[in-house]
Amino acid sequence: MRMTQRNWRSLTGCTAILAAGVLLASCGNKGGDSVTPAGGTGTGTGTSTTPAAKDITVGFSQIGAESAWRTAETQSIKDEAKKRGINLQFSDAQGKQENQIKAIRSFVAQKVDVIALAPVVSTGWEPVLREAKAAKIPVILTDRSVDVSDPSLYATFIGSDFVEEGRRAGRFMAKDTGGKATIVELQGTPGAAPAIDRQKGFAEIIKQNPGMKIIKSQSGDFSRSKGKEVMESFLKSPEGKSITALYSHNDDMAMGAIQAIEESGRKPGTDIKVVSVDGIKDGLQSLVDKKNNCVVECNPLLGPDLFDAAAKLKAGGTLPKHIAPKETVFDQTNAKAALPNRKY
Ligand code: GYE
Repeated sequence: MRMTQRNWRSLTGCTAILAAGVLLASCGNKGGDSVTPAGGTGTGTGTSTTPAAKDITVGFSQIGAESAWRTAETQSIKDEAKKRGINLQFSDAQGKQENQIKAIRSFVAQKVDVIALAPVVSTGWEPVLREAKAAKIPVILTDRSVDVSDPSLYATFIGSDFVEEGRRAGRFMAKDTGGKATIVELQGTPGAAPAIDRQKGFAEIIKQNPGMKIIKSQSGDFSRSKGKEVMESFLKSPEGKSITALYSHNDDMAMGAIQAIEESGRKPGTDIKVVSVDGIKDGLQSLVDKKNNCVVECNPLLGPDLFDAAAKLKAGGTLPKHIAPKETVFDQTNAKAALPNRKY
């Protein structure tokens, strides 16, 4: 089987199209609950030179389950693998980079066809990515990017432009507050690409508005409980009463913070304006309830793009270095209409 895979890698783009056709033909299988491994249900209609989905093995190192966004991403990837009959090896790192490094090493030892990695932090990946490269196993970064000096260490990054998300959040807040706000910021996991970039993009806009200032900025680790805890400490601090706006790097932390604001006797969405990122159902509902003012969307449904990319790589094709999902911005005027069709 390994021999055949090597042959595929050297095939022409023409065969890549044929292979994609085979994959499409196998898409009719019913999706379902999550299992590891997920595959084995492909139609088997491929010839000896084209990779049927059931012959693709993808090892996916997931960060954990810190947010509703991440749970939705995991589900999208497991469902899509099952639908296409892809053999998915799923590994949950429980928020630890060392576990992700171990998982990648085990995927290399298993000789999977493609490794998918959602990196918890952006640095420290070069040695293990070099091991994957030496074993000729392409790596797809899902949802978070890495900081490496050699871009050939990964095939593509499938995920959002987090700096732009931060800018969108900043632009909305500037407009909504008339350029006057005393802001507190709940940051994501320290060292994570979305935490670094969402801070950067937001700060860039705030700097252009002399009436706006960020008085406190602290990590809530992308989780609801930490978001609540940190917001409580912001509110209890000597400057607590002066806070007029909250920027949260994700909806989960905002949900916790909204609770903290209410418990302190102030009104989220009115006394303290709220802007968050993601677009989970609870985030949109908080807009409908007028407890939140803006949710910048970040799409977690990356399963289809991930396996399209994996199939292309297996067929020897090349990919753009960045594949970005389509995203929008929700506020109190358009959230209600989006809710009934929201999948996560
Ligand atoms: O915004 C957050 C999560 O990496 C883009 O991680 C993702 C972020 C997402 O836990 O909710």
